[in-house]
Amino acid sequence: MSVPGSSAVLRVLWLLSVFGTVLPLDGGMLFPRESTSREVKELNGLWDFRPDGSLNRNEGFEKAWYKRRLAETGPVIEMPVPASYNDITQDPTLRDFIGWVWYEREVFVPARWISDEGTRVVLRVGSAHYYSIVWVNGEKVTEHEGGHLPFEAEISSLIRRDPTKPCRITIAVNNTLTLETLPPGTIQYMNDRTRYPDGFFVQNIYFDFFNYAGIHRPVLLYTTPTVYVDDIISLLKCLVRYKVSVQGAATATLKVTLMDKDGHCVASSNTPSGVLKVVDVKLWWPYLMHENPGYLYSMEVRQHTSTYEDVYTLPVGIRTVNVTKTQFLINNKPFYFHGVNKHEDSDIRGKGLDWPLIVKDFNLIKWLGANSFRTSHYPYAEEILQMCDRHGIVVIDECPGVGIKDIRSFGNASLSHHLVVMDELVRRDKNHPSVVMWSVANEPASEMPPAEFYFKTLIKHTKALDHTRPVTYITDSNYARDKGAPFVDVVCVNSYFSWYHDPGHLEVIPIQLNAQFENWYGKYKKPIIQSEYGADALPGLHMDPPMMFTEEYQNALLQSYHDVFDQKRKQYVIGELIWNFADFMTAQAIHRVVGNKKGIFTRQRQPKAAAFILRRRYWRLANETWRLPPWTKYPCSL
Ligand code: BDP
Repeated sequence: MSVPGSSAVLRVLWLLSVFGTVLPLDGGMLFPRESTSREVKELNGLWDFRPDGSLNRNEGFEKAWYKRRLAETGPVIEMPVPASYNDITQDPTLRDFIGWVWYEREVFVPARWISDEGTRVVLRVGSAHYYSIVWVNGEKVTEHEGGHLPFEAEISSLIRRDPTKPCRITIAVNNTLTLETLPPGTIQYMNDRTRYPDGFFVQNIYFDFFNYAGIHRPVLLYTTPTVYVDDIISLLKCLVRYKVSVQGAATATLKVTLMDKDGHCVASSNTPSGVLKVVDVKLWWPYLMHENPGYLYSMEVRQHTSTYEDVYTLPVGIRTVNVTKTQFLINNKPFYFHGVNKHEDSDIRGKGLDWPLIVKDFNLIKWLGANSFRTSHYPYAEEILQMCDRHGIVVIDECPGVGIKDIRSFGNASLSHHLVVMDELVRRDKNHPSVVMWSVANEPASEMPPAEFYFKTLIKHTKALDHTRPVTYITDSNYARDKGAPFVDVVCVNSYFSWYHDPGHLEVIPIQLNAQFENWYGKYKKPIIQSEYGADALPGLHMDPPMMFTEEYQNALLQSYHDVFDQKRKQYVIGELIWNFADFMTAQAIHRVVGNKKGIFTRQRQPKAAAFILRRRYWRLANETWRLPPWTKYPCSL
């Protein structure tokens, strides 16, 4: 099976002088927004689709399926975009398919986009898992390694070649994981013909969620003028330090205007980089920390030459983030993370972006009184981060560095790909006020000797990309042998006492959890977040005294953890994130009954008993810490 170029090609150097470093990426990848100079056309809906079922999964390339309509080279089915393809049909081979699948859609491009040579047309894919190649009218326009992050290609000249024809977009996506992909995986061929059919192979993964695949986020065409605002960087501290880069002309006139919520100009400038000082600044505050959380200004960038004008408006929240030995400070006030870990996961659509689900999840997060979440274990959709900005939900932004367990995944090829992924992640998410910390990995084998160089390099690189945010990775290793902990700003620890260790023995939690905190703090003197803890519970399963997998056991386990958190949060524990917000799908395994059931909500977002325990706790924590006044709609009945 072929997976082209597992390490991404480093192209034009892209200068980020505000962050004081150089990013090896071309293009700023600003989120496509409509404006007076920009149009957006969504290509969501039904695409033609065919998995390449040939033994080597290479027939599509051998027969050049991209050269003609997909329906002309074989049978196709309808496939919704965005969505994972795995759970859409009744076919188990498609659910578990590994290799190339092919998507195709024909689209009419508005005539003006074609006739106006001053219009630049860009094709953008919000994310596709894992490796993607894109053709337009049979010509390759781009390829991209990695799910969860966007990629795009300018296609203006291509679509102008034959303006009468519709534009045919073909996207081939391959979900094969190797030891050098993020996350890593391996393909294992079973060659014993007395036990396995011809060509039988499995994909081994070292992470605990279903390896959903396909086009997961919206596909768009958007326009800009040929001279356009390529990137904006805003550094968010009581003033806005910014830098605008323009492509397509050596000189352009700029006007940068910062507007408050009512559209009043509060600061302006006409230089490509500088500082916007706001008098009586309204800071961006987290949910439940202020009566007006998530305050966003609008930074309008208007750029023009004698021929072209481009307008891009970026939402901007002004806040500071700092870490001390014992505290996490937002706007110089101690912030305690009482939140959740999530997954992008739901029935039928898998990891496909789904607005009803996103809005429901935000309503549940706010109902719970949670003020934060971690994007376990990969970057979530930009649309979700934009909601976090607006609602004041604080985010620990994690890259897909999950399941780095094999020593071969610490080699140079893995590390250079990991660095590129951090480049892409920081490029995409740098302007979100809700993002307060980067997480470069989850539970890597950080005790292995090469982990020291690997994490030192990775964390240093991430800090060079963005010196305004702390960096961490999530560990479950032994505090004394962890090789990366000296380099993180905040220690994030996952532990499953009385679940994976000493199963059924709730009585071990106080002693073991206490020791965990004392050991990590004693050695590193850094604030600690309990970044995961939890227990599986099958909704409706009851037993008292509690037994594992019942709702009572999940409750009792959480409460035991909470007793210890309540002592340690007075010292250096700065947060607790439950594993998990909702039940989610995993690979089939003897310890998983149709997925992981550690959710406090079911996969259909109905509460288990534990949701009410957490709700009471989170509102109490918010109330204690910030003495919530009546504006919060505090549920007094709790
Ligand atoms: C943790 C992993 C998480 C798993 C969880 C579990 O970080 O991805 O889903 O264990 O087993 O160690 O429930």
